[in-house]
Amino acid sequence: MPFRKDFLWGGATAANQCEGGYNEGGRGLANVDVIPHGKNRFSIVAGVKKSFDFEEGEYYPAKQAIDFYHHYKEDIALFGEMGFKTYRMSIGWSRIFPEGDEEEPNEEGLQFYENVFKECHKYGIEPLVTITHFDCPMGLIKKYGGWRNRKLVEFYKRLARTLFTRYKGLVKYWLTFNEINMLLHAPFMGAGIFVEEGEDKYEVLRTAAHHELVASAWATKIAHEVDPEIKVGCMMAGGSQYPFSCNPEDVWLAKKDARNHLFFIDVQVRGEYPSYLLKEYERKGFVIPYQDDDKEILKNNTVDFVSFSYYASRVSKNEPAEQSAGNIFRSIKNPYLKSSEWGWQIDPLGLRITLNELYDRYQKPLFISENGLGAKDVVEADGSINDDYRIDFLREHIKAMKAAVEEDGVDLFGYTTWGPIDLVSASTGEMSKRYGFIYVDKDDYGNGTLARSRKKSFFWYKKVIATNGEDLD
Ligand code: BGP
Repeated sequence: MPFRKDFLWGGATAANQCEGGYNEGGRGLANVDVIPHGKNRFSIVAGVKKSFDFEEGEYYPAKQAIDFYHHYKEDIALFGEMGFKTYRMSIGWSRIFPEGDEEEPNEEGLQFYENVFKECHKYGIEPLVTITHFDCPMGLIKKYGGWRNRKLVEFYKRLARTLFTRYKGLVKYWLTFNEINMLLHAPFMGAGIFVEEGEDKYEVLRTAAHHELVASAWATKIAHEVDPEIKVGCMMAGGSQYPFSCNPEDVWLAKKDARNHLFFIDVQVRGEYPSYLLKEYERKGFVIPYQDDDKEILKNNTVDFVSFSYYASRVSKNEPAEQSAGNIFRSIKNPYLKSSEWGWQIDPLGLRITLNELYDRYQKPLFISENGLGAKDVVEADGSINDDYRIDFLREHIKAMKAAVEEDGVDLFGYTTWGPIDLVSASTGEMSKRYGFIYVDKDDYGNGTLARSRKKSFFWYKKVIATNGEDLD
């Protein structure tokens, strides 16, 4: 049997993409609330266009999302029915600290997540919780400028300590930041940063990166102090970087591009900045804003495991070429691969390659925290949804991960598909880009009953879990 007996099969969501209830239970406003659907979304996400509040004429999908806030019991029951061993979800920071800088947490927010975790345990589902998945209270953005400000480390530490203490015994697995490398590419969504005119973007983002890395190490330290049983992981937007050709220039560029993502994980796993990055910073004249005992904190509090999202591999070419779409990152189009309806390239073998690369590099247990296909679904007259394309996609990726475990000896302990229930797309804000095993009746403009129904893939994944990945037909 390739997968370990206690392999953590499940699905992953993020607070801002499913919860809704944006102004309920004492929750404060967050960056993710003020990112609209439509043409302005990308420039806001990227920190190029400023959006610090709601604007007339825009539609904000996170306000209600799929209303998990009120439907969590029903949704978790469906996860239970599929046999989930784990449910990866995230905390809405502004539900716990509405402005971000309060001394005391908001009890109603804490209670909400306690209820959610208890509900999971009813079905034998182990929650795996991301402390922040693309969200930052607007209070911290308006008053402090988001993660460019060192004070965020202290506020995040307070959040982490509050969570670990309150949920001791309820949550064993934590991730510190979702797709930490995303902050370089989507600074407003990833780190609450709008780059002001005249600012040195490189310096701002690299400073923010240092702050998040230090905050992540602190969270790991606090978690282990509160409960030595807790396992803390990092999380990167993964995907191997292929050279377009065997031209050494392409190969070298692919290596450099890969390092631009991997350096975060290098620090989180090894506890120090890699030499290639120190040299880059020297050349750029960027001085890492070390404070107090940062170096020691980084060194002594490395992660217990490495997690990553995988949607596709990426390609580097030393000269201009046709681009393909992808989750925020641009990549050169790979002529050997097919694409999804949204232009994301499909590369199951790339998952095996990525698993091997990460295991070779870090020798830490791995966890695939996101993988899935965003596709349009058709509801038939009888209400059924025959999403064979989704089943095919997942089957091929599970086969690849099976090979990585069985034939290559990669230590993989879990897999959560992205969006086990349809939710709002992070890159486009659409509902029609569906990933779920569970359909949610809602369209891109907020119309629909929010009713949940089981797709064909629901029954397929249930069988996959029941057979621990043996039966993929
Ligand atoms: C990852 C994010 C998720 C999720 C996923 C799918 O980058 O961590 O939040 O949204 O991508 O992307 P999208 O929703 O844009 O299809």
